[in-house]
Amino acid sequence: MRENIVSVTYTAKDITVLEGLEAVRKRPGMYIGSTGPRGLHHLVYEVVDNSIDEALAGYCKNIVVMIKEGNIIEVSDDGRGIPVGVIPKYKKTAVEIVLTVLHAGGKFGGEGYKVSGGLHGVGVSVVNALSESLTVEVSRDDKVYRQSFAYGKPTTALEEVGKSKKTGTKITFLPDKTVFEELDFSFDTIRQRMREMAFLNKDLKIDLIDERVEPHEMVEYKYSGGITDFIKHLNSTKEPLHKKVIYFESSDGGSQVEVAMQYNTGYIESVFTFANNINTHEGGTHLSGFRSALTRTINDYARKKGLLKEKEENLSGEDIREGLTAIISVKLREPQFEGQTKTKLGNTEIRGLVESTVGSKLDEFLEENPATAKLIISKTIQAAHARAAARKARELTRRKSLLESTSLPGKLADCSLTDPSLSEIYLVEGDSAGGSAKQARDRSFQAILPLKGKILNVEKARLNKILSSEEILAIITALGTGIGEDFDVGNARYHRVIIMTDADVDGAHIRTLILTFFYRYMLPMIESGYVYIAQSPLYKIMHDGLTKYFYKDRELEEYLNKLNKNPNVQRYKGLGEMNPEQLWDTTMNPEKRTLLKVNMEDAIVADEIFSILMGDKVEPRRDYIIKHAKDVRFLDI
Ligand code: 0RA
Repeated sequence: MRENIVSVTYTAKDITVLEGLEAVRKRPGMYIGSTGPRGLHHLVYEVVDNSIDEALAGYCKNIVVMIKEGNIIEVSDDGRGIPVGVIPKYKKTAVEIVLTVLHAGGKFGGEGYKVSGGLHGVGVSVVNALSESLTVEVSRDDKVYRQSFAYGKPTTALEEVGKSKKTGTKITFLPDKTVFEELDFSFDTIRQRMREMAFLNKDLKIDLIDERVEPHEMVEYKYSGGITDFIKHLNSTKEPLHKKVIYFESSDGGSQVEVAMQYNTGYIESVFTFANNINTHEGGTHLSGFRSALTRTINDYARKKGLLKEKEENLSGEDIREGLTAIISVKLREPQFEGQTKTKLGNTEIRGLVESTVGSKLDEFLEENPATAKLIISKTIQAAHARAAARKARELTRRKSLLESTSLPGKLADCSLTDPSLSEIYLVEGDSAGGSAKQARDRSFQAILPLKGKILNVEKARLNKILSSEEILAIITALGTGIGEDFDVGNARYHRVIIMTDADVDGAHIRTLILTFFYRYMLPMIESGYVYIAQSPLYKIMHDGLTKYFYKDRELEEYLNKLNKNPNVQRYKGLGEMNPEQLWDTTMNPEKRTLLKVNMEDAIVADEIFSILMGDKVEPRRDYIIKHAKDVRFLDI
């Protein structure tokens, strides 16, 4: 047996965190973030990440993920297989160590890129600890080995169970029902993630199969273009400004950089960054290297070609990124993840590598593709002009506010408290519901801003046009955050912004328009957890002197089934049908209401959904709505 891993120097210093898996079971949230749906899905990603590490090391080409009956997950790969030899120091097999010791997985890898931060990279042992049962099967050295566990503890030894010429690892697990709030894997959520992994790892094939439904649902992802294909996908709901996706790569001292980018005719910047396949939501050194190289190179080129005159100001970074879709993916040996959510890359050496790669290769591209270069430069110049116009419009609103004693919109019924952390504002669809809400509210901490019908679709307009919309100006001034370059979430006058629209198609549309505005222009409000959706009831029934409200069809059905009489059911079509007291009882009273917090689980998916729902192309929108017609959750990003 070839068991060289035994000699890996694994000193006491390395074993700083040989905590038992008991710690994981005691505080699962510490290791997987939460015990809700997010944490549950992290189990799958964690196991897949280990297979992807094998792919990064160059040994694995195929990964199959199955969701089996009863929400059992099976992940198999054709990598080298976890080593099966006994590690003398522990007198246990490497398989058992990897599955039962925290953070052990990466230690044996030695070569290759290992993830060592963020939520991922905690190791498969965490998945094992949080599983009612887990079985690992390793094919290696012409043999097949198997070992089983329950709640992280071995229930069998590692046994030889067969012969095979292949190599690889298969991990099958059933999450512990007593740990997770609900044991229900979402095919769509896992699918999005697997597609992203396939985009980020060129030529890696990932199959996802859902065996819980008949016929089984299956998708296969394999992209020979890697992140170039990712860009094509992201821009497929938009109109590209130029045909070819611009792509660069380079490597240096063990680090690898890949950049793919393409402009579209829209106004949104969609730049996504990854380090070792982890989405670095908070950016970091790779992003800042990219931004500074892009700004410098475009300005230099525009000057060199006389497209930007001597007396004209440099184009700003923001102008240059308008309508840009880009992916920056770096792979490095020891990534440092920083920031609040540990998704900000800290390695300083990467900044220089990205900057020099983008700088030299982008200039080369522009020189070789003058027609495309011209399109890009003229788009950024247009953006600069629009931004100047927007600045003027903003200055006007600012000056007005200096002159008038109060700059707040006339329609706003403000609250009396001034502490933002205690204050909330309802953005209400329509003047009549707005009127009821004003009567219903607790004026000490609840402000009401009625909005007239459909607000402007910000997906299709530049900031200067957006600032000419009365409804949007009212939102901006009421919130007090400013907009564009002046935006500061720290100035928010309310830490709860509650969108309250009718529970019908129009209401859903208005809600999406408002959410689009927050997503595109006030993202930090969402990231700070300040944006909510009010849940108003769909039905009211009265019987035996009781009044009950129902927020979902299913809840009403269940209640009526239990009740052996036929009470009078009132269906609410809009907020306007409720009197102020009912509105307070069902939707506004903090002691009784349910608010949905809008969170940005996945900016890439959100970007896609907003482009589909709000963009120019009709086809993708129709397909999306048909597919998700029954799924009301899709709007609550
Ligand atoms: C430790 C060392 C080696 C591979 C692995 C772990 C490994 C772990 C998992 C988990 C899922 N799939 C996996 N594939 C491999 C290196 C083995 C060697 O040097 O031969």
